[in-house]
Amino acid sequence: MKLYYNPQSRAVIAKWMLDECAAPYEIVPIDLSKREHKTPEFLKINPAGKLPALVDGDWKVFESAAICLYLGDKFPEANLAPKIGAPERGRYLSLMVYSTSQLEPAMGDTLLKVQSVPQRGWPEFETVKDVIEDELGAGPYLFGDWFTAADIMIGSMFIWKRIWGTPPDRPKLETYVDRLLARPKAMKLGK
Ligand SMILES: N[C@@H](CCC(=O)N[C@@H](CS)C(=O)NCC(=O)O)C(=O)O
Repeated sequence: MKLYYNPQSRAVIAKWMLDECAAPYEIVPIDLSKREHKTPEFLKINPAGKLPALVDGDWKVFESAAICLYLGDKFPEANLAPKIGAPERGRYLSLMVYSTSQLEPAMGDTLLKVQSVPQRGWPEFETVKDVIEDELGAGPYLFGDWFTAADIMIGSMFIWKRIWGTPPDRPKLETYVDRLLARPKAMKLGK
């Protein structure tokens, strides 16, 4: 497998997932300043011209959540995803999609000080935080003691929030971020 990667991009999320899977892969460095992600060759892999992108033989996968879903199913021995038919599967899929369809844009609006408009499909960031606090329940992870790819997708967003430098405001989510960052293979920006 090849991960098209830049250490200052969301590709660190896909790398975290690959590492948690103990997957064999190689990094293909992409220099965003040279617009290597907009070349005709790269656009054949990800027509959106963005990182991350993963190539596995004939498979081309783009979007962080899709890559994590793909890897979770490809490496069942890593036990990072409820299997098809498992009772947890529906909630797992929902959280995976929620991470980039509601959590990330809601957080982006707040961090970038953009006026939120509910018609766009995501709520205020405070509402998202309430949802994730509820989903975490007593923790330690979104599925209790079971660390899954949903923690990588949801957790990475709150790790970004911390890296951005916003003041800690929700102790439960801060503790969750601490717990995730304590994992030996946790996402590391810039590496
Ligand atoms: N929803 C996408 C977002 C991908 C994305 O925006 N990636 C950024 C890097 S963090 C990018 O490639 N930006 C370069 C550009 O859009 O030109 C995902 O999660 O994969």
